[in-house]
Amino acid sequence: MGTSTVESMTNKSKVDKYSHHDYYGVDDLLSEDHLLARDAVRDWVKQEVSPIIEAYSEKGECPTHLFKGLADIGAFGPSLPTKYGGGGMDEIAYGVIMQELERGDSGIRSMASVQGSLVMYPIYRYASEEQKMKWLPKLGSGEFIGCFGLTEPDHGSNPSGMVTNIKDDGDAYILNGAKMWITNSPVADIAVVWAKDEEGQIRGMVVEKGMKGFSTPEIHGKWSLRASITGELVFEDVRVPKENVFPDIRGLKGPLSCLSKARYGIAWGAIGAALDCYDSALRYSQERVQFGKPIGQFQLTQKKLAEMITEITKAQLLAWRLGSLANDGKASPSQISMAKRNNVAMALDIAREARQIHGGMGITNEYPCMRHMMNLETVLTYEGTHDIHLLITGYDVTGLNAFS
Ligand code: TGC
Ligand code: FAD
Repeated sequence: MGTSTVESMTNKSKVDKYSHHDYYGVDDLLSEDHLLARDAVRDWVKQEVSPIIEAYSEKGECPTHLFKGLADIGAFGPSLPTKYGGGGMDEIAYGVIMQELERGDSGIRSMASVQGSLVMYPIYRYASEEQKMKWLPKLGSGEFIGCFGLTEPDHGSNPSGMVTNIKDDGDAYILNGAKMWITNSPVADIAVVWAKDEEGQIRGMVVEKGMKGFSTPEIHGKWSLRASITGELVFEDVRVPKENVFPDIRGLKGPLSCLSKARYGIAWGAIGAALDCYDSALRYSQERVQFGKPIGQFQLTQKKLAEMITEITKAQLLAWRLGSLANDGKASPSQISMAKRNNVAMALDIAREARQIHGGMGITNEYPCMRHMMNLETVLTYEGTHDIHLLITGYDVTGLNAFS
């Protein structure tokens, strides 16, 4: 991937002026370890992401050199055991790390959530000990990059309809089909792939780069998540050794359990994007003068800012409570779904309002709001669309399943 043009466009002297916003003292609910993790990732984002992200986004290129740095700051699998390449921290630490990464850019958080929650987590949860030791340390250190293949061209919201399949062939399975919209696929060393066996059961497996018949074409033309690389996974009679197939998991609950882990991270991550937009809008409202006054003095601007910090505060409390439940092993998939939906929609609304406060300047790359807004359109859609999450809550509260 050529990055030289982008690198020449980056402005290392651009200062990230982000300051801390904690209206309800949520920091008091965090431990010293949580605060240390958060501040370390915040510093890393200020140094490594903020100076370059507008240029990479504009160019539509993924800053792949950041994979190593993400590994070094412990962003891959923060709550997985250290023995398996994770950070050995709790679920709230994982959450605050995702928040800080997405404060930088949703695409950077995606790089980390796919690697940690959608590649390392299924291997940790469903692979044999031998499979774990083969892949997890290399994924945790960033030596290997992974991707997660569930969505297909004709099966997005309804993955149970997938047609990608495996057929028994002695010591291997023959894999055929295609996956679509796969974050990191063109740069991945391995792909965690979900496919149906001859009994129609969904199985999980690791497909390795270089296997004959396996290709990963890049998807171009995205107006959203432009600093994240997205592609397909195409399988044409790929021979996947049986030793690459997860032994004990059958059915849709395999991939869906991984989604719960990643959706949890997004519920926190979206707060970061919202905070960045709010922070920029607040500062702009104090500096920009119209009609002889800072625009922050106008009641309509204050209404916007007051509503933004209120919604951010509610989202922070929702995420913190979800994190406490997750630490006790009590966060249900429906509770995670609610937080993902609410917090992403909240962030998208705030990005739009913040963009308005910046007036014309809001559409430029001088300010982060438009980039966050465009990114959040993807975040609203992936890991289950906003409407699918409404239906998950609807099912949970009524007991009536809209999907069947
Ligand atoms: P349903 O019958 O409800 O469930 C099948 C089995 O799965 C269990 N289950 C879950 N388990 C763990 N976590 C969850 N979140 C779970 N949701 C369901 C369920 O209990 C059942 O278990 P069992 O033992 O009875 O078999 O399945 P359904 O076919 O009716 O589908 C339900 C629906 C629509 C909610 C589900 O298919 C869904 O969530 N669809 C959305 C698809 C989606 O989110 N795709 C995401 C693809 S990956 C991605 O976007 C990565 S973006 C990465 C990045 O860049 O950050
Ligand atoms: P569809 O399922 O076709 O939905 C279209 C519209 O119909 C949506 O508004 C949806 O809410 C609505 N709809 C569908 N069913 C219903 C219903 N029953 N009731 C009401 N409304 C309904 N997938 C992966 O597997 N791995 C990845 O790494 C990954 N990364 C992604 C990265 C990007 C940039 C994007 C855009 C997507 C990514 N995805 C990934 C795929 C993502 O999860 C899907 O796009 C998402 O699940 C929606 O599927 P779809 O795009 O096919 O939309």
